[in-house]
Amino acid sequence: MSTTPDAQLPYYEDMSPGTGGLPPRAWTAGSDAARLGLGGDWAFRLSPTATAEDESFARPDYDASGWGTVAVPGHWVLQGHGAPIYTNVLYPFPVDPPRVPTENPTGDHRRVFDLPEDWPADGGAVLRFEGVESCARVWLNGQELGVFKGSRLPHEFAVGELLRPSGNVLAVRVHQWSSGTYLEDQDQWWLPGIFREVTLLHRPADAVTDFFVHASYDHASGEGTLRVDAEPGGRVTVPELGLDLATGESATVAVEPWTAETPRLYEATLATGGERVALRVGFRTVVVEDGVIKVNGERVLFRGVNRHEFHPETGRAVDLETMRQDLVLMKRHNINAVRTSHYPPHPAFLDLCDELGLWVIDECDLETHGFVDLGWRGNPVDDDRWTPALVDRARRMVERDKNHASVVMWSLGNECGTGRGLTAMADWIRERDPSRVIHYEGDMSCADTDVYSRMYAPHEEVDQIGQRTEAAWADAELDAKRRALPFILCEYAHAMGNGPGGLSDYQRLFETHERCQGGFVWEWIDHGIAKRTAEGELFYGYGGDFGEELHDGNFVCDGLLFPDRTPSPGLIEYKKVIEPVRIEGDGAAGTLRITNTHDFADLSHLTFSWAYEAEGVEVGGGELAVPPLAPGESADLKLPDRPATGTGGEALWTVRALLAADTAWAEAGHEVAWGQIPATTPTAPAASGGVLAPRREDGALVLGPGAFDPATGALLSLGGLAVTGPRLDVWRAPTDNDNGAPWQPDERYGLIWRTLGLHRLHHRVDAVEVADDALTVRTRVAPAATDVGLETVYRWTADTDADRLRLTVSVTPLGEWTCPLPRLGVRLGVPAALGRAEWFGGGPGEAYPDTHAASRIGRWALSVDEMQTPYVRPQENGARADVRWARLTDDGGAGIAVEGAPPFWFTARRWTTEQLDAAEHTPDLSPSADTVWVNLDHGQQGIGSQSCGPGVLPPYRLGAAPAEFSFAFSRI
Ligand code: IPT
Repeated sequence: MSTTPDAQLPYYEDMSPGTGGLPPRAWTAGSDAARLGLGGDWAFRLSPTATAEDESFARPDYDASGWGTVAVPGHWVLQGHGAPIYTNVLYPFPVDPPRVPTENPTGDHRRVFDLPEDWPADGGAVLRFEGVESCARVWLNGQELGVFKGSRLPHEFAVGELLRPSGNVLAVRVHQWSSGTYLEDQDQWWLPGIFREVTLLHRPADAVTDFFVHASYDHASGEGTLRVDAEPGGRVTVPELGLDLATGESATVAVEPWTAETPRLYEATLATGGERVALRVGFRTVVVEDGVIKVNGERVLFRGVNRHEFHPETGRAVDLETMRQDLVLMKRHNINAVRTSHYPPHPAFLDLCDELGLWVIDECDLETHGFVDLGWRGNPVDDDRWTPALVDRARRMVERDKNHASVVMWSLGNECGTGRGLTAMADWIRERDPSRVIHYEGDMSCADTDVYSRMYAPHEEVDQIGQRTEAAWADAELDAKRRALPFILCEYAHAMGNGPGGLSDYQRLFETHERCQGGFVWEWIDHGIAKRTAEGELFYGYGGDFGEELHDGNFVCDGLLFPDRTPSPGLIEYKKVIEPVRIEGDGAAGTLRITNTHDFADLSHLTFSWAYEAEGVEVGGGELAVPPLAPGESADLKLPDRPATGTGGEALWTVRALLAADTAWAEAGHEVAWGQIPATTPTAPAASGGVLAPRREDGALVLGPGAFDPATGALLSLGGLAVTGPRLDVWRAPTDNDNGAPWQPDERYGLIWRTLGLHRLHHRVDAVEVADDALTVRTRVAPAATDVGLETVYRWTADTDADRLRLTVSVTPLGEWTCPLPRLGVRLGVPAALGRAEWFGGGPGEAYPDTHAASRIGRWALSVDEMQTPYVRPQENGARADVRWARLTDDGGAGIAVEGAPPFWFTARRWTTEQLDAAEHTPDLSPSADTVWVNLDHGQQGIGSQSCGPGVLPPYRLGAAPAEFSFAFSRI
């Protein structure tokens, strides 16, 4: 608690939300009133403290010719003035609310503008700021307008009297730190600046100040009811519905409802005496009924993501194109919901959500997470002096965003502990807008909320919650109240680095329990900031790369998209796991079952195709007639007649659901869902007639195409091609999920493995046995300083009638193994010229035991370079699952082939695992001039999402257990 009375604090430190501004109101993309965007280059001066410079810069005659410039919207720290800071929970300064440090970077901004010639002479004008971090003081033509806080919320000032036809001087002083900072401790970069638009709005006499569109839908009658409240009053027309109403008046007519799957909007106009505002009305009703969230009478399943606003060059200044790109990518990946973590997004984003169809949790700009380690002492959320600032934030969000059909929940904020301030916010919201669900995750009592929400709850707990039998938390009454509520995971499946694992297992729970209405993956995009090496190579920086005193490393890179918005394997996996059509079948019986798992849409918008593939080569295909199933319905169909394959080999049916027509987010033919059905069972590589005996030749041991070192039994060459290995390998460059979170020490396998020494194994050769039918190499593989190990026997044979060299590896754990293995297989090196990979098995992207859903059996070809997944912090990546055979060749097609029984995990890269492990950023990896390193794995440890969440589920753990696996190598 501060000992200084508020009255004595400067405006940027007092607890007030601001002074001099207008009340909040509805946002609109456009009206017929004039507006002038004030973006562009502004004169800029940075001072190290809040008061280093006097305020004379605000005077119209001030000479700012010696200043620098910044682009508005933008953050000065991304434009060469100062530097960004990344902390997750920590405040980057001493916690003494509401005081902030003396070192308070302060950006003075100045913009001179003329009014356009046709700017109306009548009426007033409003100066609008969509977002400034964290506190702004504003002057126009030397006159102070006021002060505001609340970084991702709009603020307006009346300026009509002050405007001149030309030479207007707008001066804005922005402080990086303010009392508002205590309310904005989100896990993201600290990025001060005027990062959203500044606009001058003409306000004619009788202009619309505020309006509230109430558009509900009654699923029983199929009718929508529309009422628009506006200040001042006027008329509302909806030509398509033949409606012409007075504001405040209701009309009920037959309509098509709005849903995220069918985002039907009606164009409408609100006209008052002075202004015409274009509206887009979506009719829908959201209720909590029978313990479930229902929209238009139906339970909905959120297949969601958490979206921060982020661009690798411009930070939270995100343009319209990028916003649309985000949503188009979401829709193309079957995502139907966004939580705007952890603040209201740019207002235009919600227009796009209305248009493209997404359910939105609109979250208030409030987080006080840094108080958690103080036992929540001094938490503003539980201190009445802060309540006006909290309620101001709730009002600014609700008033701005209340007219969006897409917004179905208001979220009070994120990670603020508990307190009376939250109750005051919820009370205010409920009173103003009872038509939506109130969300907040941080209070298990759900005192203020309509939904029980959690983050990162493990699968087992979600299963209990689904049965409404979760552990007691408080007294019986509160527990009963909570158990009656619907449930969502507002954050789950931490997408940091390689992962998240376990998505399918969550999805099964959401599909099993009515109460579990889905979740929101954490998070949409990696917040890596674009940087260049001295040589000009682009890479992405994270915490610690900008000279921060405190930082949280690469915890800021935990998205489904890479910083450049390329989908990561996690997004491809998520798309498959949440696909809204399920395709299953039984190849032997020739049957196919299609299930529509949409909540609202039937299947008439999709076409279905089938293909029959023999060893990954399509030998038959066509269209498949599927009835336009209603949501929840299934159809049992017959698979087409099996084509005469011609090529033999393992065969599969692939059935795909494709968009029948272009949509706003993808073209006709876009794949929405797919399934594969085995038509035959995989067979082991054919055994040959007989085996060759090893022989000595020129000091080497020769067996078929292989030459071995007689002392160590190591393979030296295959058909004349120099190779290194293969020998046992259990190490992988720990993923962020392997490294885990400090609060879950038992399963921080990245550390446990390293402590055990799995990255520095010794391979002792105990025997090289030459027999008539085989070469057997007996070894004991173990780390120094411990007695655990892996007895490893390599048995080499060669066929008489084929140029194959066969290897069977038998592994027996020795001693007490208390942790799973990272991987189990062999590593070999082949010449660097073998840069092209082709394989028959899972692809085209990487997969691990619990990130395996999107891996599709086929014949795939990629270069070794293309097989790498460029995680912002390098780590294990790039394994292909279920590989039956793989080939690595040079540009002329010569190289090496491997077949495996059973199918194996195939990884190839131009650096070693040790180099991958040591790298901190992508430019740290330099390709070897000599070698492509290949891992052929019998097993891989799953991925989990323990960087913030549950670890690897039992079925996906790679326990140390006896194992045997085989490969056949040949030259091509
Ligand atoms: C949770 C935060 O809400 C989110 O902002 C982000 O930090 C995420 O974790 C991890 O990346 S809070 C955590 C204590 C579960």
